Amino acid sequence: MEFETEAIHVGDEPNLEVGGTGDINTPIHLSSTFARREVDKPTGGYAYSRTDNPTRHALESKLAAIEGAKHGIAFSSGLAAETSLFLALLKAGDNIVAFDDLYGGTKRLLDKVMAKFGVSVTYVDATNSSNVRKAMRKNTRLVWLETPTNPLLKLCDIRAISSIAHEHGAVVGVDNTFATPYFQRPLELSADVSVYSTTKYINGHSDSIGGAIMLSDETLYEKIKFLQNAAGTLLSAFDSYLVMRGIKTLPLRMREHGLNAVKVAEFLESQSAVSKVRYPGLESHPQHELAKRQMNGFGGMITFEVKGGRRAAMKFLESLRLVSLAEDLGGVKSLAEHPASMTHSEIPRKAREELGISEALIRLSVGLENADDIIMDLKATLKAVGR
Ligand code: P1T
Repeated sequence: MEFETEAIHVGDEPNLEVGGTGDINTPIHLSSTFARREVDKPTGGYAYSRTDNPTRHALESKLAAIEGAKHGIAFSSGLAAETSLFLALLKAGDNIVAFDDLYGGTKRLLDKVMAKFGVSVTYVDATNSSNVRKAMRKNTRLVWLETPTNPLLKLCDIRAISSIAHEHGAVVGVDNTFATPYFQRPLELSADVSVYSTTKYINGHSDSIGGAIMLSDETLYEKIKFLQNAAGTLLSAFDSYLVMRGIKTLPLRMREHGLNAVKVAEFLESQSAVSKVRYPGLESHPQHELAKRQMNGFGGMITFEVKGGRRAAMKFLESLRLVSLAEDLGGVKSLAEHPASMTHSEIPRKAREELGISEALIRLSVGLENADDIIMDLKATLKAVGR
């Protein structure tokens, strides 16, 4: 089956067997527990909803299908998914080699939580795969990538880096939140694990916090499932239903996000008051060729700088009318934010600036409104702030 069909049907097959009700959508199973006839065997296959729940199970089969993976696991947030992977895989003394541009919350988890458990992190500019090779150590167990990255939209070559990591016996995890499996399939590019904040495009409506891991390796799957049950990092049945509903339109939404983002990025590039427009779909993006090779589309995220530094950026963000000033991304409504003060504020200023997260940087999540209306808002705002 093709992506669109799997997104709609897998996990949502009507049960027309005796006793089945033929629901066209998998219902929300709100039971915390499940009665059984025999002590040592769950009668209907389920025991307790922390361990497994029919709605979550249905979502997990849909997640696996859209990734082309054997398994999907749904978590209470993107960070819960990451935490579960790290705790399942790593122990004190292990090392992670990670892309130096990552979501601020992921850096906080690595630097302020995992570090307490004796796990070290080596950050590298993974746009150049040889930096990953140079950083690999005997105790490197995980290579952790985002591509495109949050917020600078840098790319890395998943296939080349996976080959380096595997030579060293390390697992490759890719946070594929920005691209989604519709535009990029990390497992097909030899990575071991795809990780998502489903809060973003996968759910797509800014009304659920969730996360997901998709993978095909049985041993690692068992370890993560064990950890999820032991630590309780699961997604609720209600949110599982919402995410299933979101996935049904993921291909349509991603296509439109991409079309809108190209128009908005080209508009921004044409403005003299704007500089450093970053969007993997623009020819000016330093890794446009890699984007074309590795991705089937470029997504809906853009960053740019407004001339006039921090003051101009603040004024711009606070003057937008249609586009909301808010953290988060990937929903139907366009959102803009200031990474230095919001999503990446916990990274020390010096480190932020070295990376390129300047005080003038604005991140835009291009929504599904008519592109002309989004552009009109940006144009009017640039004018209102005197730029
Ligand atoms: O918010 P949560 O569902 O826990 O997901 C964390 C996360 C993981 N990975 C990436 C690439 C992310 O962008 C995020 C969350 N990011 C935002 C909230 C944001 O505005 O960037």
